[in-house]
Amino acid sequence: MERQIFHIDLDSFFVSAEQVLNHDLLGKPVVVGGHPDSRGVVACASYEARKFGLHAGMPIATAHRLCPQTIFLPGNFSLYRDFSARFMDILADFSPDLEPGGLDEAFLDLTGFEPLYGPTRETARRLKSRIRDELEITASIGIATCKVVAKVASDFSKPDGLVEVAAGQEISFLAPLPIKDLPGVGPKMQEALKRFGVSTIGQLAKLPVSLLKDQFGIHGEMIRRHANGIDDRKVKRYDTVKSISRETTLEQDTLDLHLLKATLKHLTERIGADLRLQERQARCVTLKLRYSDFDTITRSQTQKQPTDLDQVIFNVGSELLDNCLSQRRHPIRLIGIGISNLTGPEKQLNLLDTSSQKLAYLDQAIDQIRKKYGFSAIQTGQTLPIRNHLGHTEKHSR
Ligand code: TTP
Ligand code: MG
Repeated sequence: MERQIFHIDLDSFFVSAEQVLNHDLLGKPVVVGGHPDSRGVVACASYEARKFGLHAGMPIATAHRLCPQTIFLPGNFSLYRDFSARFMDILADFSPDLEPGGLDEAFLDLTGFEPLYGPTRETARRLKSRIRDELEITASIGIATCKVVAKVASDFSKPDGLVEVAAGQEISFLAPLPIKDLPGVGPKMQEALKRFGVSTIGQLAKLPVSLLKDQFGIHGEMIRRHANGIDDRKVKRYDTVKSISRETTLEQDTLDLHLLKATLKHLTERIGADLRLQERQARCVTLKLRYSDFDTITRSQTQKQPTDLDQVIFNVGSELLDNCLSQRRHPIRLIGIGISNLTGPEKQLNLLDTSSQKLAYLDQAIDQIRKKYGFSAIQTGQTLPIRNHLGHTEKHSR
C-alpha cells in the first residue's frame, strides 16, 4: 500500500502566536527577535514583513533598515511552547504515528485511514480547520508517499496551503525546484553543486551516485535518493525512541585529552539538541570508547535527576572518560556518547537552582540559532579544538 504521509507546519509561528494575543499586530510587518538596536537576528518574520525581504536569520539591524515600520517583539518562549503542545494534541487526534520535528512542525502517517476518515484531502482540510479554529493560526500541509516529499510540499504550499503530491508524481514535482528547497542541502553543498552546474533538484537527481558519494559521502547518496523522491524513513513516534547516541571515529588514534573532551562535548551537544527537540529528559549517560586495538568498552552512569542540559550530560560523560583512561591509557580510535532511560517533558524545576535555569536558556538560545543556520553555525568554547574536524564520520542512532 502506498503510504500517506502528512507534513504539517504552522505559518510564521512565533509571530502568529503573538498575533493571537494582540490582534492589533494582524496584517502588519512584525518580527520576533528583539529590538531594532539589538545585535540579534530575526527568529520569525510575518508574511507582511517578508514582502520587504525580511527573513529568519537576518540581523535585526538590517531588518529595521529594510522595513522601518516593522514591529519588533522580544519573544515569549512559554507562549510558543503552550501553542506547540496544543498543536501536537490536535495532530495526535488524527493518528498515533506522529513525529514532531520542532515546535511548529510534525509528520503524521495516515496510511490506511481513508476507509475511516474519507478522502485524504478532506482529512487534511479538516485538520487545517481545527488548527485554525482552536489555535487561530494557519497551517500548511504537504501530503506525499514519503517524508521528504511531504516536507518539500508543505514548504511549497505556504502560507495556509495544501499540496498533495500523488504517487508517481514525486520526481516531476521536485524536478523544477531549486536545490535549496531540499532538506539537508545546506549553503556549502549548494555552493559545491553549483560548481557541477546543478541548480535544480531535477539536475541533482540525475548526477551519478559515485560523484555524490565522492563529494559528500553517505549524505550525498541520501540526498540523491531524496532528489528522486525516494525516502523510506518511517514516521517515528518519539515515545518509541528509547535512546539517542552519537559516535565518531577520530582522524587519528589519540590520547590527547583536550581533543577527546572537545569531541565528547560536540557529540553531547548534538544528542542534547535532539533530546530537547523531543522535549524529553534522560537519566542514563553512556560513554563508548574503542581503543586502537579495536577493544571496545561502554561505561554508564544513571543520575537521580533526569536532565536535558548539555553541560550536565557532558560532565557525566567526561567523568566516565577520566575513569576509563585512568584504568587503561591506550590510544582511542572511536568515542561516542549516548543517553537512555528517557522521561517525558515534565521538568522537576528546582527553583533555587538558578544556574541550571541559566544553562537551560543558553541551550535554548543555541538550539534556535542552529535550527536556522545548521549545527556547526555556532560553536561552544569547549569544542573549539575540533573546529576543523566536525562531523566527518559521525554516526547517529535512535
Ligand atoms: P519555521 O517553521 O522554519 O518558520 P516560521 O513558522 O516562522 O515560518 P513559515 O511560515 O515559513 O513556517 O520555524 C518555526 C519557528 O521557529 C519560527 O516561528 C521561529 C523559530 N525559528 C527561530 O527561532 N530561528 C530561526 O532561524 C528559524 C528558521 C525559526
Ligand atoms: Mg513554521
